[in-house]
Amino acid sequence: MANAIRALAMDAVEQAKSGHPGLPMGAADIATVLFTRFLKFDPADPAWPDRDRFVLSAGHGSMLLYALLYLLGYEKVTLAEIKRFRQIGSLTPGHPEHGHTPGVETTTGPLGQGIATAVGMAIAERHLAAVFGDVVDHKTYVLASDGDLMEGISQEAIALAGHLKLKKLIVLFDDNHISIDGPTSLSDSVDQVERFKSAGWAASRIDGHDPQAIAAAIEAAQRSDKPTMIACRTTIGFGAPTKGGTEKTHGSPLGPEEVAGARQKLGWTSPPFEIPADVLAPWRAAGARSKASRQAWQQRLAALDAGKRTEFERRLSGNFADRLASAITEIKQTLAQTPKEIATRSASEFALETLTAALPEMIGGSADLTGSNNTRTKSTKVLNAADYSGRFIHYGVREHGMAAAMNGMALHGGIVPYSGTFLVFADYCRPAIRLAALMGQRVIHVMTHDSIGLGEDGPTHQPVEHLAALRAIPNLKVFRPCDTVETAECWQIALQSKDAPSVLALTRQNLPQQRLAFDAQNRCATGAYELIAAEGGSAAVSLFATGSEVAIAVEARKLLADRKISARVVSVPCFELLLALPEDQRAAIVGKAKVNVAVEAGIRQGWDAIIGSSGAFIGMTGFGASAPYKALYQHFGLTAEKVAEAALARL
Ligand SMILES: Cc1ncc(C[n+]2csc(CCOP(=O)(O)OP(=O)(O)O)c2C)c(N)n1
Ligand SMILES: [Mg+2]
Repeated sequence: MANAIRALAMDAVEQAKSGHPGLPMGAADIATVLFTRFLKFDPADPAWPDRDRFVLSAGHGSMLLYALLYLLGYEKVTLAEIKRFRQIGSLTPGHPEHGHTPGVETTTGPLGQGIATAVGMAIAERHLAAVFGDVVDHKTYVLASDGDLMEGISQEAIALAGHLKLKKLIVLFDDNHISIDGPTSLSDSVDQVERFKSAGWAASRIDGHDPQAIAAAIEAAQRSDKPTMIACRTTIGFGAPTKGGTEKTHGSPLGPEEVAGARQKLGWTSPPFEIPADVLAPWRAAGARSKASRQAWQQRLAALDAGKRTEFERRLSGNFADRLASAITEIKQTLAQTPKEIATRSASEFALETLTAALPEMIGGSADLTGSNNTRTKSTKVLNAADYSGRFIHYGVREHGMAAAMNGMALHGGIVPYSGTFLVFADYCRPAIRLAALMGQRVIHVMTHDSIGLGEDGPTHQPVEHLAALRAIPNLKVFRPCDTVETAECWQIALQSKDAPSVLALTRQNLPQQRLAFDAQNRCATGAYELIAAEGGSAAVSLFATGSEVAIAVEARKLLADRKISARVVSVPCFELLLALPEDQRAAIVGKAKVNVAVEAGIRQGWDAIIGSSGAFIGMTGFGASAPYKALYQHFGLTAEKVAEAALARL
């Protein structure tokens, strides 16, 4: 049965003239034991909520997964799709893509992401089991390679999983001592078993080609009260007569001679892409193995108290539009009655108090900046190993691991993760944010201290290029609200964005509330809107700003009015939403003033799409400095006077 995986991997890579045969051939025995004896899943319903999750962290070994999906009987993953490995529009792309191929739990390829995402899935399982009982009871398995464990993110993930005692997380390490450059001894001397043990895991070493040993290790892992790592010693490209055990099998076709040799060595006599009936039959039987478990689960679900069942199903559906709408109305009414001059991080906290009370699926957190990010509310007690029903995770100083775990929680379903760090550390989360965007997952990053406005901590902590860099990621919404009301509206949009991640860039410094009257409409929904119209209707100048600089634009408008120049102020809380509008609507918001001026405490990149290349931009051209924030705004010329001067100069 394992040789069927090896043959399909060799043949598909040969046909595509590209791909990675080494991992599927080496890990075939591990996968065969896991999928035919342990993994709980149903090819007829790939999204069955209580299935075990399997994460192929080493995404380059995608043919392992595709071979399994075909052999087990996932209807859409046909032999024809295997033959179209790596071709345009096929269900078998180079690396596994979630949402593209049924049965692929998460997109992998950037090493380390899979194992870290799996930690989030395992957290989600523990949390939902704590809340809903035995309708949630599954394991999360990971196949990880040397490269996965070399990546820094794996350390964050392992440490977090060990600390949270995620006993249903089981990592199978494809311990083949080979990476692209050659033997791992070229660059690594870590004892992975000791490393995992020191992080609170159970860990052992086995022969990854011995089915009995693999089964015994997985059985032990299932009984463990800690997460488990099984280092499975394997031979990369197992079966390839001259290239097996070497990096030559990692990422290129074996070539016809080597493939013929491997067929002979493995005793595999079938022609390419043919699986003999007596091998396919037991694979298909394995695919049907969990039908009874699924039925038993359906019975448990039916037996659940009606209220609880409805709530469980609602959470899994990811829908909460009504609850959200009334929570936002409540927040905006309060703000209209008692306006607040507070930092947008505090405005976010104010909104979160109501939102987290209304939406129990929200699980918050922070990478050790809870008091600075303001992400903890009265409704969110701590989630830890003693109480998985909590809703606030102290991620520790682990931004990358946090962002990947958030992806895992969102992918698992039933949870809307949000979390916090400083905006400048978006760089420490970026690969995971990018994957969230690629996968279309609703994760919400609260990123505070969003400019030189954070003040004294200086240029190491002051984001300058980060807004532009985040805006460069497709399908990511980057919000920079200017006051309490916009902050609530941006939260609403982020929560409604079921197929996209969001970043909320929030200030440390206080800002005046610009929107004083209650307005039921979410004005941020168009990405930008006229906050203050020009006196007398037609504007000579359009002033564009985001976040903390909106107040500066408002000030500049007054200075221009003193000079009898009419200006309007356009707040731009979200570029992506503005740029997604139909052309005429966007043009109406941007307006036709003679002069456009934008002000933002960041670099210009991206702004030309709104103000045109002839527009004036007041912002940053280099790094910030350490000083009280008001002095910094003066020093870098981010002032109403400079904005007004720029407009006058252009006029
Ligand atoms: C973050 C990241 N860096 C680099 C790569 C390119 N890459 C793909 S596989 C690999 C290492 C291969 O070694 P290993 O992980 O042990 O896999 P094996 O060759 O054993 O299948 C590298 C460097 C990647 N996919 N992700
Ligand atoms: Mg390796």
